[in-house]
Amino acid sequence: MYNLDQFMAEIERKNPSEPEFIQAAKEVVETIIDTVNENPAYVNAKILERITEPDRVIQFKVEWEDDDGQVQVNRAYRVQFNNALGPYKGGLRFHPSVTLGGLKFLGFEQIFKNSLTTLPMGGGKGGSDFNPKGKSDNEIMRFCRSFMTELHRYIGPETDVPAGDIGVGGREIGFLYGAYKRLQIENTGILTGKGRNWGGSVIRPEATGFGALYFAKNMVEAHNDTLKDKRISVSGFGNVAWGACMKATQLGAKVVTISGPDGYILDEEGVNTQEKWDYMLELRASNNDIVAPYAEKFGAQFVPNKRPWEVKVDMAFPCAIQNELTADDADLLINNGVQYVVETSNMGCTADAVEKILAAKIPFGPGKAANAGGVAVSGLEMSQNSMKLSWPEEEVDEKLKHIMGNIHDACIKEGTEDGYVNYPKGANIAGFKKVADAMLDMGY
Ligand code: 2IT
Repeated sequence: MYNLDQFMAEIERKNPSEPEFIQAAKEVVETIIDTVNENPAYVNAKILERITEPDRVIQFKVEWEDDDGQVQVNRAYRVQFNNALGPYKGGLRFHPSVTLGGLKFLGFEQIFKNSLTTLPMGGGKGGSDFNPKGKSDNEIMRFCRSFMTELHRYIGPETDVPAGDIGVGGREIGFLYGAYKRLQIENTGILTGKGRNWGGSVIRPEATGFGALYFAKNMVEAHNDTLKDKRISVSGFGNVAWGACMKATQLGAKVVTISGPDGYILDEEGVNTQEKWDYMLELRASNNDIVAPYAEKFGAQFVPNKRPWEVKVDMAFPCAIQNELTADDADLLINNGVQYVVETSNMGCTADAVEKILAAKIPFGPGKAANAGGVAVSGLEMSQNSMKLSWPEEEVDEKLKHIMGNIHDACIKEGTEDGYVNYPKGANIAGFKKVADAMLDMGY
């Protein structure tokens, strides 16, 4: 039998200086420990020790030349966490905050998220402390080429299939794929999020945001409610926020905020036109990492150095980065009458924030369920690559909706307690069981 405190003390001992990994492990373990203890096969197989230890971690050096001819050195990793259900699958993050512990948290989350999609994908994550801010396209290309020179040895379409994450979008995937193709003389489904002309799936760029809104639609409908006319705050202004703004608008809701490291935009008209969505992409592509110019361009309000959670809304969608919504922010949202929180970034809410939201009995969609649409369409991209076919938009969108509906059903099934749906618990148990059962089947 496992004891939570003892188990977590051991995790902390083994993973010092990795607070985010410890936070993610605790969040999962505390919700699944009863399920594990009720099943002697899990306990005897030491399933918790095995599922919290990555299969392997690859660390490598990335040397590249900047536009001034100076040599630059970055550190990079690929965490291959668990491949019980399929090839390692998960994004690459290029951000100055990247550490091994951060990528271990993301790779760990990815195991359960990918399991929830029901597609055959294991969990992994990678990235580098490279900061894309202020870099030219050529600098990004040289960095990506050097990054792939190392990474190509460890990945493959049946081994490990990276994709984008923060700081890695279509442009970076293109450069990475180009480098891989040159090294291997092979066109293969080695990355997802590829361009449409060379193996990418329709809707992959939009999928994380679209999926979060499909999940949210299921959430509100399960509470006899509708998305129509809901007032929504979104954080971030990248790929995920962009998809969320588009789909929220299409489903009749109104997004009134987006944000960047410099502050947030309050747009009472709504982030609701093609021009505004296109401008978000332009802002992101500029590599300046600021959102303020949106206010000037569209006559909206810019609130410097603040997070959007002080704005009164019906629904909040953190779409930026881990731990971006704190306990104080949760208090603000709850006092302002928030009805739903849909965590669209990975571990976007601190543990204290989640505790407050759950205690207030506000439906809370955890990242590993709500944001699974991105990796789900990555899985569909892998299927299309294997078949050497590409599916039309309606087909991919239909499959995405179906997958998000299934994830929501799984949360209801495993997470309902006394009439309240504890979505994080439901997602963790449902995601865990499939992986754990596969691990039992395969031995050690
Ligand atoms: O966090 C995530 O799920 C992603 N960055 C997408 C991973 C993927 O392989 O598409």
